[in-house]
Amino acid sequence: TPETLSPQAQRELIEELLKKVGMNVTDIEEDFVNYLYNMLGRNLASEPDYHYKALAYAVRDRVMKLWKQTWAGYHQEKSKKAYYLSMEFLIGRSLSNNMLNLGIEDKVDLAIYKLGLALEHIEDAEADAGLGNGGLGRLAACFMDSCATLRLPVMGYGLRYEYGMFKQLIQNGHQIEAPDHWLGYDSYPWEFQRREYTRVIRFGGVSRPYRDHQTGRLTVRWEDTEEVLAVPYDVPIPGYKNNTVNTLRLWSAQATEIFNFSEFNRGSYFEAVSSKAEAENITMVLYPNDASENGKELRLKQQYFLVSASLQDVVAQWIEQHGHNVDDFDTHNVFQLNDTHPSLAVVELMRILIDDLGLEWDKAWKITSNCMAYTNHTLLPEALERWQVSLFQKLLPRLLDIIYEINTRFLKQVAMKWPGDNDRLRQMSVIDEHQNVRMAYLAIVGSFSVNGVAALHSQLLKDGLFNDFYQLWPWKFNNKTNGVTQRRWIASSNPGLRKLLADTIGEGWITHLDELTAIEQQIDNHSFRQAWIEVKRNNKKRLAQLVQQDTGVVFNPDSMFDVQVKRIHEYKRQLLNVLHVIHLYTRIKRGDTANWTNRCVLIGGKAAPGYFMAKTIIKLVNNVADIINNDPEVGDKLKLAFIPNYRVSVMEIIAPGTDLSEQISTAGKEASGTGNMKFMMNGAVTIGTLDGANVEILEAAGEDNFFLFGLKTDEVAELRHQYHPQSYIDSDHDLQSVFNLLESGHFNHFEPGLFDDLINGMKSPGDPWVTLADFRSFVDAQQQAATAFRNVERWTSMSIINSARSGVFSTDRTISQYNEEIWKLTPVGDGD
Ligand code: B1H
Repeated sequence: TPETLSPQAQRELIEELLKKVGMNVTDIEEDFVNYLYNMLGRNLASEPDYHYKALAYAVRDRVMKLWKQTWAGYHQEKSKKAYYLSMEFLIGRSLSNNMLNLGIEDKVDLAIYKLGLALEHIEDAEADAGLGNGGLGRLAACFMDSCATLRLPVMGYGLRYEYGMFKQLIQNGHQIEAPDHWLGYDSYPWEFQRREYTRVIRFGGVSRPYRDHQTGRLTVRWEDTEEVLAVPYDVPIPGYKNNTVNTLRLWSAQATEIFNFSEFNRGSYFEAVSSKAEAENITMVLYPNDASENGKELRLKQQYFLVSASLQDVVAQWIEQHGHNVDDFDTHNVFQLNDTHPSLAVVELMRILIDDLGLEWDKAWKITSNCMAYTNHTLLPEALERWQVSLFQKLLPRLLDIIYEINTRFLKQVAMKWPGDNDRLRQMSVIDEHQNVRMAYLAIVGSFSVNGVAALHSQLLKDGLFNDFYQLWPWKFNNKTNGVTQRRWIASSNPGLRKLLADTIGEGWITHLDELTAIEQQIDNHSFRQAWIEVKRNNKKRLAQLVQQDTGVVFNPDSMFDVQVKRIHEYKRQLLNVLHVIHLYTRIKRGDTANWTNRCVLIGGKAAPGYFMAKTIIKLVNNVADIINNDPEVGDKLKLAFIPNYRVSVMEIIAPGTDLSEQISTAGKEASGTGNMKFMMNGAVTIGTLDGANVEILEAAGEDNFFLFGLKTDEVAELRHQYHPQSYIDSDHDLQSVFNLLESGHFNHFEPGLFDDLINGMKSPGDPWVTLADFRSFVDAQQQAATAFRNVERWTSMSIINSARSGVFSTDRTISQYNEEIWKLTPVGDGD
């Protein structure tokens, strides 16, 4: 083996082998060495960070030509284009993904090996681009990958936050937030500043009516505004081996020079500098709330900044290509709004068409409402955005005028449909009784398409939250079940599985995930099954290593790896998971361990910094873990670890190493979930409620290959009227034992009262998440999972089947549906 040779001899051997197979890696090697030595001024003995930078530049060079060609192709064809507007793009790392999609991994791997370096270490030096909170942001990133792979002319528009999702540290079991300066102190190799496309964004001032003396037309001018520059940074998004490179354009705020200049001239040096800082604050930091809005002024500024810069950009490109005639604008452009965060796009496009291009209202409205499409991601009332009219008045007075006009005209339509129905008018008004703008209603009124993100969720939107609007415009409503990209979530993150699949069914699944069904034919093939087990085992070892490194807890790869990673939120019910762990602990303590299945429970996720209950849940997990892991009576029977700083690059190790995927939200609360899909693809079996996309996962996997438990959506709604949590405790010995332990302070000896709020929450008849109502059925389902796991043959079959039937959860399918039913774009180029 090469490892026994000297480094020099190794390199010579590799050189010889490469010559034999006719592979030339010298170009990559030369570029890498050139960047490392000449641009970075480092050498092969330097830190991996420099190797990463040098390699990133070498790889990046290989996208530039294709990127230019793709851009030119889109322009030339004057084809219809789509724009994905999103406050979040949770990209994670890019090096290995880009190498995969460019088809140069093997080449790079060899070149790096030849130089005596290890590609894994280099890849590990890349910081995650954490420009998102969770599912919604990661979905946007997966969508970008699928759009490029399907050769669709789609551009992403987002914000270039200086600080992404905070870094989570765990100190004494508590979450501590640290800033995430992901860009590093020099540069991010995957972005290109495009100063020439800078746009000017206006805030404040007043909106003044004004008569044009030449035409006699009454117009409005938005005047005395403060201005901020939006400078774009473009990130290339290569499709999978298809010569397509799409663009993600991220806007960064910069103070205008004129603006500062005038302040300087007035002699106010301090004000000038601090107003510069204020302007640049707009893109300073990602708001770390998942599924709850905060109503902060700066957040509204961020939203308008994104929307205005992006729309100005698209309209400028239009004018450059087609002149000032916008008659066909809506047949050539479509905007997908990622939740209501960019829903001001509706208003901003109206403003541009009317104020800047001189269109009449009706024509502007026809164009606008024909090119906006809105995706809803949540039913939780606390996440529905509302902005005070007074805030609009102050920050965006001209937009407020337009919102009022949109609402007036809309309410006339409502009055026509339901004459005399004043309740309807009140319920549906874009402005509510408390003078708030309901952003979701604005988005629905201004869009031709409204979709949810899983079948159940889309149905609930029609039946509940948006029922009035559904009655008015049934044709607008549709479903687009989420997905994840198998390029990142199998091919790149699970090399063991990728190789086994390649050897068994080829690599067609990398672009056609449905082809995975072919592995089901191997389900009785002994050597395939052994290989499957081996792959999972290696992935569990890799995960165990990570857990030990980050938490000190030792996971035994023979145990069942039971994992729940996602944002910490009461509706996701990490608490239910903890109750189960405590239950297992009480069983061990009372010696009830016949036919025991050893289990390693892993929990991870960030809590919004202001979300007290979520932070307490983290502390509880850590305290329970401390007791269990240090009890010699427990040993390998049960382990619990909280993995700190859960993020994209960590999920890349977790998903492949998981046996049991916990998807246990209260039915009707999780819009879709996407982690559930990553786990399924990688051969984990789900224990879950009938919620979000779990419903479709169950349908695909079959009920024998899924551990279903819990109340259904309508049962939860029904129960909430007369919920008596105490009765579940009284009638269930196991639950009683769990609560006795919790309430005795067993997990907070030196911190009395610490968990009272959590305990009282679960015992309160008003508990919206009805955690105790699902305890018994959860414990039973967990027992079934444990029993199934002890039967290696049964478990292996379940694992294979889950993976085999996960094809529908590719974002390639999701995006094809967005395109066929909403965007209607034609793929560009032939892929060669
Ligand atoms: C989802 C959000 C979200 N739904 C507000 N809503 C945010 C709301 O910064 N904010 O203010 C940020 C994020 N995120 C998630 O979207 C759903 O909870 C998941 O169920 C779903 O899978 C995911 C993608 O559709």
